[in-house]
Amino acid sequence: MIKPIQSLKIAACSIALLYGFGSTLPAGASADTLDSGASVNRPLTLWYDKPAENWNQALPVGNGRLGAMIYGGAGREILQLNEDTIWAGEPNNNVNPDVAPYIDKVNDALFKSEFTDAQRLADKHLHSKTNNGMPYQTVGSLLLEFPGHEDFHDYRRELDIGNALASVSYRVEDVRYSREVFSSLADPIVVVRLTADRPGQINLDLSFDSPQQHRVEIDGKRLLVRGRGGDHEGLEGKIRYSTIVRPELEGGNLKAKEGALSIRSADAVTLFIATATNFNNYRDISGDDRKRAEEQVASVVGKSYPELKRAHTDFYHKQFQRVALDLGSTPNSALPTDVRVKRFSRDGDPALAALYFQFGRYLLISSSQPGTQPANLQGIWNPHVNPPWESKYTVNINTEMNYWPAEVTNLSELHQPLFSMLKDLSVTGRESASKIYGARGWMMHHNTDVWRITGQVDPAFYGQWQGGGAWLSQHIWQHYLYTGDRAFLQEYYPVLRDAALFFADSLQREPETGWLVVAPSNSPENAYRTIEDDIRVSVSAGTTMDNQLVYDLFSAVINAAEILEVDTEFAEALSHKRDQLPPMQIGRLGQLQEWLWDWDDPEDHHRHVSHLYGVYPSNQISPYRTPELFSAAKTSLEYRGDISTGWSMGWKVNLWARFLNGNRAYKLLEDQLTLVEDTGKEITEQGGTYANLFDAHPPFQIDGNFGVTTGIAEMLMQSHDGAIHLLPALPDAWPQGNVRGLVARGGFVVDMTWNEGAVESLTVTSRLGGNCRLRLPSSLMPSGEADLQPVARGSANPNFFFSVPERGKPRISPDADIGQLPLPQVSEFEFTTRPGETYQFGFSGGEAKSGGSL
Ligand code: FUC
Repeated sequence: MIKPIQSLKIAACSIALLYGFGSTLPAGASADTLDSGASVNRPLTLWYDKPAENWNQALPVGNGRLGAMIYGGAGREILQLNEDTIWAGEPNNNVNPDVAPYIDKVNDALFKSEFTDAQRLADKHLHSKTNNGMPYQTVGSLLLEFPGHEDFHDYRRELDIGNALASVSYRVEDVRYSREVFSSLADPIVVVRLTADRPGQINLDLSFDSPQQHRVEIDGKRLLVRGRGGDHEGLEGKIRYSTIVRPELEGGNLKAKEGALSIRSADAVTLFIATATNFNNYRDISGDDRKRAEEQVASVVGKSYPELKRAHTDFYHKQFQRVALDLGSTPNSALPTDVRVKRFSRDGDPALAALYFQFGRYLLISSSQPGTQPANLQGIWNPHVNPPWESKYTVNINTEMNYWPAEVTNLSELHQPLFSMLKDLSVTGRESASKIYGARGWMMHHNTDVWRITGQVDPAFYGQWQGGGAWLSQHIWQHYLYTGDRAFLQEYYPVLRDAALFFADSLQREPETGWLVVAPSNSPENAYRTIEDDIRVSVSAGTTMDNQLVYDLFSAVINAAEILEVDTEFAEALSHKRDQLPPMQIGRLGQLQEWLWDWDDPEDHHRHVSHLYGVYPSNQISPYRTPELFSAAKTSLEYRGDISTGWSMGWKVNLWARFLNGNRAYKLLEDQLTLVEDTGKEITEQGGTYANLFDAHPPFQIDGNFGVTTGIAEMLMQSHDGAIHLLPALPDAWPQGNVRGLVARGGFVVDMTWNEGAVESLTVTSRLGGNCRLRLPSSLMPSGEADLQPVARGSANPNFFFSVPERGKPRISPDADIGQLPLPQVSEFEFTTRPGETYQFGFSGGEAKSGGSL
C-alpha cells in the first residue's frame, strides 16, 4: 500500500491556516475556486502577494494552441495573448543550392587538417542566402482597466497548476474583487471571469494593443481585432489572424467608446477570447481566420461559466493527475513562490522541487497538445514580434529537451505535435539532403520554424551541423520503446528510415582512420580552436555527438525494420556502415573526447555538452556496461563545470542523475532554482529561474523547465540500462517521499514510497506485459505478489524494450589515467507480467541509501 507522508498533509493544512483560505476569500470568488478543489491543492500553487511588474513575473495559461500571460494588476490587467501559428513570413524553405560545391571543398580542407581554412570557407559559403528562419510572434494584449482600483489591499494572485487556473483577488475599500482565467483544453478559447462579493460592482474598460500590424473594430458588443504576421528577412508576412473578445454580462450595461468597450455596474462578467489564423499547414495558409474565430466563439455561446470551467479542469486532470510527487515539506512552502525560489539553496524546500517538477508537466500540457504546433523555444508564450532566437525550434538540443518529459512523466500523447513536425520535415528536408549534399532521404540543420525550413541558419559556426534529423528522429523510437505501439512505429517508420538514408548516402571516409564520419558538421556551437585574428573554428568531421547520433539512428532503423519485417537489405547495409563509425575515444585528460581528435580543453566551460548525449538522453554509456567510458564522460562533465545557461543546467541534472550522483544532481537543481530578476534582453551564460518559475537562459527559454522536470524523474527512476533502476540518484535532501505514475520503458508504470533514502514499497502496473526487471541496492530484499527471480549481473533482459547497445571498445589515449569509479552495489530481480496487471512489493534490508554521492 502506498501511504501518503503524514508531514505533507500537515504542511498543507498549516499553509491553509496561515493564509486563511476560506476566511479571506469572498463568497462570489470562492464558490468557483472551492468548486474546483483548488483550496485543497495548495502544494500545487504558485502565488504572489503583488501584481507582476514585468513579463517574467506574469503567469502563463495555455491549451497547447492559445496562450495568455496574466499580470494581475488591480487597476489594470494585461492579458498578453499568443496563438501558436502566428509567425512572420510565408511558406518557404531556406535551402541554398549554391552551397553544394563547397561541401566537398570544406571537407577536403578538414581531411588535410587545414582546419582554419575549412572554417573560413564554411563562413564564406555555407549559409542560406534567403533567410534564417521566421520569428514566432505575439497576438497582442487585451487590456482591462478597472477605474478606481488603484488603491487595493488583501491582494493575492496565483496559478493553481492542480487545476490549470490563474486567479487574482483583492479588496478595494470593503469590496472583494476576483478574477479567474484559463485557456480551455476543452473549448477553443481563453476564458476570463470577473466577480465581486457585492452586486453591481464590476466596472471595466476593455481595449487591445499590439506591436503587430492590426486594427481594432467594435463589432456590436464585441472587440474584433484583425492582424497580420510580420514581414521578415525579405519574406512578406502572410499569416492573418482574427481575435474576438465577447463579454457576457450578468447585470449592468455595456457601451462602445473609441475602440474600447465600457462595462458598468455588472454583477459579474465572463469574457470569451478567441483567436484564429489562416494557417492550415506549413505550405497552405488558405484558411479563413475570421470565420474560424467566429465559429470558435459560437461553439461556447450558451455555455455557463461553471460548465466551461468544469470541462476544462476535467480534461486537464486526465493528463496532469497521472503523476503525483511528494518530496516532503518545510515551513517555506507557505511563502510566496518568488521568495521560495530566492531561499531554495539556503533553506532547502523539497516541496518547491516537487512544484517545479509538476510545473514542467503543466507547461507541456499547456503548450503541446495533439494537433497543435510543437512547443517552441518559449513554449507558446512570447510578447515580442522579434523574440530572442526568433523563438523558433533549435534542434541541436532545445527542441529535444522540450520533449524529454513526455514519456517518463506520463504525458505520452503530448509528444504528437513533434511527430507531426517530423513528418513535415521529412518532406522539406529532402530538398536540403538532395540540393546541398546530393543525398537521398531527408536532413535538417540546427533550426526550423513553422514553415519547416531545413537549410543552414545563422553563420556556419553555428549552422553547419547536420544532426537535426538524426536527433529528432530518436523521439519516434523512444516513443515506441515506452508505448510498444506498433501501428505508430509503422506510420513513422518512413521518417526514421529516410533520416538514416541521408547519412547512409552522405557519410564520408576519413582518410587517416578509415572511419565513416559526418562532415562538415560541428559539435554544437563549440569551438575547438580560436585563431588570433578572432576566427573561432567549429567546423569539423566525425564529432563524438554526430557519431553517437548516427549510431542510435541506424540502430533504431535496424530494429524497426526487423519488427516491421521490411527493408532487410537496407538494414544490413546500415549495420555494415554502423560498424565503420568511429568508436568513442578517451583522451589524454581521461575525458570523453568531444571531437575526433584529442582537442578538449580542460578550461572549456561551454554550455553545450554534446558528446554527453551518449550518457543522456542516449544509453550508449553506462556505469555497469561501459565503466571506462562512464568514468571518462564524468571527467568531461567535471571539466565543463556546473553554472551555465538554464537549459545547460537542466541537461546536467539529467547527466548527474545518470552518473548516479544524486547530491550533485541536486546541486545543479539548486543552481537552476536561483532567482533571476528580469534583465530585459540580456543574454548571459548564468541561468536560473524567474519569479514565475519560467526558466531563465536568460532570457526566458522553456527548455530548462522541461530539462529539470525530466532530471527529477531520472533521479527517482531510470529505465535505459536494461532494468528499472529504483532511486538511482536520490539526494540526501529528499530522505523520504513518494511518487506515483512515472513511466519506464516497456510501459511499466511505477509508484513507490521511500524512507531514510531507501525504497519502502513499490507498485508496478504493466501496460504491455512482459518481463519486468528491477535494479536495487544490494542490501535491499524485495518481496511481494510476483514470483521474483534474482538475475545474474550482465545477463540480457529478455524484454526487447530494455535492449542495450553494444557500442564496442573505446579507444584510450596512452596518457589517459582513468580512475576506477566506485559503483553502487546493485542487485537485479525480475518477474513476468501480464498486460493491465498491477504488482505490489515491500522491501526489507538496512542502510540502503542509493546513489547520494557517488
Ligand atoms: C542554442 C544555444 C543557445 C540558445 C539557443 C536558442 O543555440 O546554444 O544557448 O539556447 O540555442
